[in-house]
Amino acid sequence: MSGDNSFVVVANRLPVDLHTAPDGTRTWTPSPGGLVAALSPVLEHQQGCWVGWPGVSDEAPEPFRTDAGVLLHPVRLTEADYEGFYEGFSNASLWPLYHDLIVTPVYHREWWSAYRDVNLRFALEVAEVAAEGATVWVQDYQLQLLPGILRQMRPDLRIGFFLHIPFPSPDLFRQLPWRDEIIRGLLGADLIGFHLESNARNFLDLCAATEGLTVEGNAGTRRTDAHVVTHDGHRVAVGAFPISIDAASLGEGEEGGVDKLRAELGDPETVILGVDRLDYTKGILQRLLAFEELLESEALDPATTVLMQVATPSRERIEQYRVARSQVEEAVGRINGTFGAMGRPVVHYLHQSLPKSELRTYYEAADVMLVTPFKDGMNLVAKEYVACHGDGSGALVLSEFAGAAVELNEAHLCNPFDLESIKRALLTAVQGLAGAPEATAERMLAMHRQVAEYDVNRWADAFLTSLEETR
Ligand code: ADQ
Repeated sequence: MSGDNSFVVVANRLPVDLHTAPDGTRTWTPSPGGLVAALSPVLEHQQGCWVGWPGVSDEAPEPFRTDAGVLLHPVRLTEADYEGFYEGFSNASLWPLYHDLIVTPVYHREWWSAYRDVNLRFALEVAEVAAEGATVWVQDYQLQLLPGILRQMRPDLRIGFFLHIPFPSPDLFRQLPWRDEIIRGLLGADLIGFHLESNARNFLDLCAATEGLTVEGNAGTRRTDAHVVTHDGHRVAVGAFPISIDAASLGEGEEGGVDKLRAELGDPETVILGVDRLDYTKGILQRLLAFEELLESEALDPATTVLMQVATPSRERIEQYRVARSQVEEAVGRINGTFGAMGRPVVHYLHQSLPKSELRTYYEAADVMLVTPFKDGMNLVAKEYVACHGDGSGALVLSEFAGAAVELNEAHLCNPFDLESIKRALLTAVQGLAGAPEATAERMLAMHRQVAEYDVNRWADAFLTSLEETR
């Protein structure tokens, strides 16, 4: 069983959106995103294949090629698969466990069984499309069993795995009832990549404490000095590959857009911005509470300060996401009720997904960007903001617990579990804009250089080169 694709990317989602026209005709159009932008050149060059779920239950259109020649290969998931595999095991068991138990993970045998089934189904599809000796790059926590299953089916393949979320400490990971199966699944890969060396170390420590596995070397960045050797002699390279952004995907920005937006906001002196998926890991409520306390203590003036919060709807059928949303919306209402004026809210809140070009205008208009996750694999929003401030304007408040803090250490770092720490960082950032403009600009320019040099192409290149080296 083998196909003719020498390069295959596998991810939970296909990089396409389904559009239904008024007359009922349905078309699939490629959706732009960081991962798609990063992988497109390689996929196009090799006329590669992307295997994934098309985003709607019980639908699996025929495989089709994009204009650039990339083959999109849909995997069909039923509504029950979606509930057990995606909402259940991936997002109510693994997601909270890997984000250090910000909420309590729920473990259900039926969810695990759906996760196993769906991973097997993905493996069957990949085995069908991949050419002899092909390179297969598996993405993220939804597909951790895939490398192991695939290696058994197709030992000829070169398999890379990249985890987009943090990898927890061994003590936390060991809670997982199916920990051995997950470790075995991952170790089917030839290369396992994490964002940070600390994530890679957690994984290596876990392997070192697992019977039958030997660990050699230490985790490095964009290198694979570390290896795990399994009892049957399979060598798995392990390394850190910090992901980044494709600045071009943010577009050019509308001429005069920033002035227009600031005018719409009532020409405030200070615009503060938050942009996130509405997820309890992102610390949106905490940043609102910090802002509220600064207004209460009159450290910030509601007449001259505005906070914009854009939150993309996300995983809305999961209880903890519903709770997170209602807490955020209650806080927005309370702050505006207390500190706003008619026709002049102090918090502008959108629960919407925006086009990248509009997001760019928001980034450019913001004097201070607030990125305060309790835990985040990387956080691309922080890097997107920095990419839009190549002139040295603006300031970034960044959680120590975002992966991005390792590279963007010129940000105003804060501990999101400590309201005083968020308040201090926000106030220092606001005051620095007027009080220490040169130092503020230097910090932003240093971060901008980092993001410009280590962009998403460097990430994909580094990973794929390391994967080739395992051959
Ligand atoms: P996410 O948790 O989704 O990603 P993040 O890295 O910040 O978090 O990426 C979010 C992306 O969505 C950004 O590109 C941003 O522009 C976009 N976005 C957010 N809100 C939006 C809105 N309202 N409208 C339009 N676009 C919006 C996961 C991990 C991260 C890791 C990435 C990549 O949780 O830690 O950085 O994968 O590996």
